[in-house]
Amino acid sequence: MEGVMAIGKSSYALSSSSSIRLSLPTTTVSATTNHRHLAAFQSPAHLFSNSSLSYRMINTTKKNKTAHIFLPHLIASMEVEESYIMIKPDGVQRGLVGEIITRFEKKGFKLKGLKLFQCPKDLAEEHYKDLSSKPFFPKLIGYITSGPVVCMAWEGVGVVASARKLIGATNPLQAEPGTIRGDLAIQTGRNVVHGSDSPENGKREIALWFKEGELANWEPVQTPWLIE
Ligand code: DAT
Ligand code: MG
Repeated sequence: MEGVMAIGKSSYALSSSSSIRLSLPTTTVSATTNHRHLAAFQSPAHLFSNSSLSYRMINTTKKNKTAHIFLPHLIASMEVEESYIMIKPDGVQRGLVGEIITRFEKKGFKLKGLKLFQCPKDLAEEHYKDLSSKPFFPKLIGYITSGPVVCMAWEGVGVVASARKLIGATNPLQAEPGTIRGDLAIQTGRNVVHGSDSPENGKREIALWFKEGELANWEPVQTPWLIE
């Protein structure tokens, strides 16, 4: 099942510069706020994407007007999927392993694979190959290989999109409180956790990081209490 969420640009209520007028009984107060200089309060435009890769565009007002799609733009599907979740070296070094695993366990997803692993450079490069042309790529590879990571395979209906929501935005300062990155990190280059961005990449990444025999097929006893 494909979910679509589109919000027309014109319907978005917030802007990076806004004026507020407060009328009081005896006086009128005007306040103008400009958030442009605050990295944590950038224009909400970063939450929207023109990407048509995953979603059909919906034109609500006039033809050819580009719809802006809310990120994280994966809407939970009704399919059983697998997601590769990895606690990055900073999450391990900071003692956040239990906290991060707990969030996925509590949500109700099924853990199928789990290991502490020192990632070799070639595996990190393969995992992040789509980003190989980015200027930050060498630093990213250095970071991911700088210490052990915790590799996890999680299974469940809609787990890919749901895990991305639990993880939060790439930049932890833009990640919502309540998400892993929103609660536990402050910088993109130290954002503590990875999550697959599509069901296809979930399968690809689990096959990349786990060998045959490292994944368990099992049925949690709580399943009937999670799924009717
Ligand atoms: P995500 O991890 O949210 O899927 P991504 O796939 O775009 O984000 O990038 C992978 C990782 O690369 C990200 O977790 C941290 C790093 N990264 C991304 N953009 C970066 C940037 N502008 N500067 C430094 N590191 C960045
Ligand atoms: Mg990614």
